Amino acid sequence: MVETQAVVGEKTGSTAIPEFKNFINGQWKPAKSGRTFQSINPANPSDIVGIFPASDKQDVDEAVAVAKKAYEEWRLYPAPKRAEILFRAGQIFAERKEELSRELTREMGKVLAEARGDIQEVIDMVFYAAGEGRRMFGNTTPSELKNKFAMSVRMPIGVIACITPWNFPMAIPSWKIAPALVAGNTVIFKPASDTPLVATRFVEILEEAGLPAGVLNMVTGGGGAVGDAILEHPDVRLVSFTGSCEVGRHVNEKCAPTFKRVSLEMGGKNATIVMDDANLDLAVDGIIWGAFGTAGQRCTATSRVIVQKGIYPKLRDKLVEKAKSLKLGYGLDPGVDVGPVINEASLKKIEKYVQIGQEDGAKLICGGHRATSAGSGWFFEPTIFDEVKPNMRIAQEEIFGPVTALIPVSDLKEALHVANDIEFGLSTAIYTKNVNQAFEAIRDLDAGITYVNAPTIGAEVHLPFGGTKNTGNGHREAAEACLDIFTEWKTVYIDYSDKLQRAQIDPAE
Ligand code: UN1
Repeated sequence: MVETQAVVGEKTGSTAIPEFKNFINGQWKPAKSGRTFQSINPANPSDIVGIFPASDKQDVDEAVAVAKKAYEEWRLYPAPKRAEILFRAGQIFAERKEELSRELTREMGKVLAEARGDIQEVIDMVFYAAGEGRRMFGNTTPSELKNKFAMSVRMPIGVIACITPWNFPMAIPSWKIAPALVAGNTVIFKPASDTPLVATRFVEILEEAGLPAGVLNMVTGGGGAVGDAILEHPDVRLVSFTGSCEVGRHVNEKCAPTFKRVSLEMGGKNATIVMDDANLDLAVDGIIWGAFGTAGQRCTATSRVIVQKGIYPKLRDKLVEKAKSLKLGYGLDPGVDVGPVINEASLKKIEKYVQIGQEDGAKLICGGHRATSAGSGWFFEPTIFDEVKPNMRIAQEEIFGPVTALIPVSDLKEALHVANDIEFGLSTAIYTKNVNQAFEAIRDLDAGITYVNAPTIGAEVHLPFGGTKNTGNGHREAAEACLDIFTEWKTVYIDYSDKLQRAQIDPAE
């Protein structure tokens, strides 16, 4: 985030840079302080995408007050009617898929085909969540007492906050905001400061679909000024966060004093296991896509490849050959396979890890450098380390860039041990034709997601998404689990016996 003083109509060449606003109570308005920041194209930093409010506590306080007020009505608006607004929004997302995808590539950097995937994930999620408007099932169950009825129903929670990352700048907000809204909550949305334009488009579409004022409010700005004000606010009842473990820990701690519910979706160090009997070319394709798609900037990215020794040399050589053939460049240019990483700090972090890998004794066999030939942006070569030891830092810590580590092992037992011997547990994959090995891996890989003969990336919205260990705090997003975070159970007993009946005490008569 590049913070600037308030500038309206600033010029690059002859084109005025558009200025965008916060969305509070159905109105677009600047930060109360008047401060702004710029969002820039990571493939070409001289291309300024827009100017956005650098908000602070005053803006958050206003947004939360408005959301609290709007909740009184929104929670009573029937869920199937709330869903109708989401269905309309889903249609608008589908109609505008192409223009939204292009803007997403410009602001975030992923190549156009992947940007289209990001928007498709929004369409899928919004329709899926809208479907919950006519489900949202509770349970009925017999009471232990005569003439007594028992049931449980889902209730909304209140004002909830969604704090989202830049790597899936539209899909991840949709995983959170669509189910939160259909369940009857009102929302404060704080998007990543690297992708506020995509977030603005998301909110504009929900506004256009007919969401009442105050139900969804967006406040842009930094984690310190906006994020902390949200985390400390007593009227925010739940925070749903996706991002790094470091920030997730901060979110968790900050939410503790006010007993907020917290749903955290954090890091990964996702392993693909390749057994000797695997389809070699399929494994190569899956690893290249998993490791270098989105320039490795997915929490599901294949950052470790655990390979049985018999297939190791062939797999390594083919991976290097393929990785070297990937074309880096601006994601809107045809034929480009890999876009830039998100910003300078990210590039520096990746460079640092490449250095650490070499110092720790891993062999750099592909890439490892900033790719200046791809353009003025933050391009980094697809990078592969050979002969990596499982305990090296490049095999333990999340790099969030196009870097993967090849780790040789003797058998499945060792492969599973290495795969599990990390602090994270998001996605995993195994390539094998042996059904016994596949099922053993499904049972023993300690992760929220396991793929068989497919890459570690590519989760679908109607299946639960999330991880074990330090990847999260026990929640899942999307699928039927999407309502679990955003609702509370209310248990209802209705006694129609006209007399006092005491559970656990009175005998049935
Ligand atoms: C993420 O990187 O935070 O499974 C989400 C996938 C995508 C979502 C990734 N559908 O790779």
